[in-house]
Amino acid sequence: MNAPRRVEPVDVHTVAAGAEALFRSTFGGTADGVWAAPGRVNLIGEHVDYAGGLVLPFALPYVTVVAARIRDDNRLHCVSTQSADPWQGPLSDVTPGRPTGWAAYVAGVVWALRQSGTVPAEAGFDVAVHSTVPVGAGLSSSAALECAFALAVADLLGLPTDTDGRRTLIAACIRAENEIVGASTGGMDQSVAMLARPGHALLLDCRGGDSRLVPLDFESAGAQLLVIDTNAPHRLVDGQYGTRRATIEKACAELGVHTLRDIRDVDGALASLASPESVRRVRHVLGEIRRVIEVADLLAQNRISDIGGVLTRSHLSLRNDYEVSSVELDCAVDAALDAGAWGARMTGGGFGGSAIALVPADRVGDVVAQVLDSAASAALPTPQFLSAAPSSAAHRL
Ligand code: GAF
Repeated sequence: MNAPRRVEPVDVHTVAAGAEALFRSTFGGTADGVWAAPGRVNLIGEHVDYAGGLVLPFALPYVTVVAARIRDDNRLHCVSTQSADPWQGPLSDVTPGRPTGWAAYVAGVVWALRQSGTVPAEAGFDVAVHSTVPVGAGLSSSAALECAFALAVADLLGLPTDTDGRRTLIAACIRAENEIVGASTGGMDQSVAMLARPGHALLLDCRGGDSRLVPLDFESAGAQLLVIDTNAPHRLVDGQYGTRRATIEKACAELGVHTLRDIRDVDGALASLASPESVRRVRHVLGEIRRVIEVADLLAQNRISDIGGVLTRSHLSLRNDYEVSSVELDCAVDAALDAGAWGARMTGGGFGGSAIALVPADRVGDVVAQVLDSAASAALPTPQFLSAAPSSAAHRL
């Protein structure tokens, strides 16, 4: 058997020191400040945010940190310890599709805030990034980068950063990703990165944007939520994610509703859709929204182990009806269940990336071993395991 690879969280101040060191060696002098934002896992509510659904994500103890300093010449200079490609250029040149690559997530945030008239034309920024959120693992490294930088911009320009201010920043981050990066993602990731609280999940209603915090304590229930990064990279900017979203939007038009959430007669709606593929996709979304409500109810009764079965049903629906799972994710989920997990599912956008498994504390070793063995037997990449302690939202250090 392979030795289990656990990726332990690094203290946020240590991550910040990495960003500050890069800032000094690149730009000279010190940054005006340092801001951190977390990666996330979604407990349940997958591929429903862009359908006006309910989601239940929480922040992870892995963060992206930006060290930033304001400039007065409309230029953005950004560097990252995770990329050999720094970017610099005038912010007035930023437009859909330019820049490309990781800098688009940074530049896009300022572009979006400029659209709403909140950033003066001369404002520019030097930015150094360091992160412990694994990239391509479906744990929202993109939203962590956008949100850490959005909070930096807001603080440096004196924009509000209370809950309402954060909602404005969330909207800007979503626009950056949708319009500048070109990934038609739904907004769950940016919302949880900005609104999370330690020890809680965020129950977010993506129809109106209301949210409430739901206490989440796996440990006192004798459980652990294991995050399994399959090491099979996941991509949101390829066509599959956008195709799913387009199918849902087409189904809404066919059914004459603004979002799938507005459907009252589920059976009637499914019966009236012309294509069998749309039926499966819509069935997933409507079932998943119901499962989020079920899990929120179970959590309110502190029945942690009982949510396991709901998580597994979510995975089956994502695998069979929504078709966004992958061989690696199915292998991890099946192995975790075989070894005694109460439930398991893929988390995030899918097509690779990560799964979660809800495991009784005394079975964690067995589950880890079985997940590794199954991946090795199927000649799949070796998974790694991350900590799932519900953590803080974006903040200034
Ligand atoms: C990705 C997207 F960014 C989110 O908006 C969400 O749709 C998720 O996939 C699937 O639930 O993380």
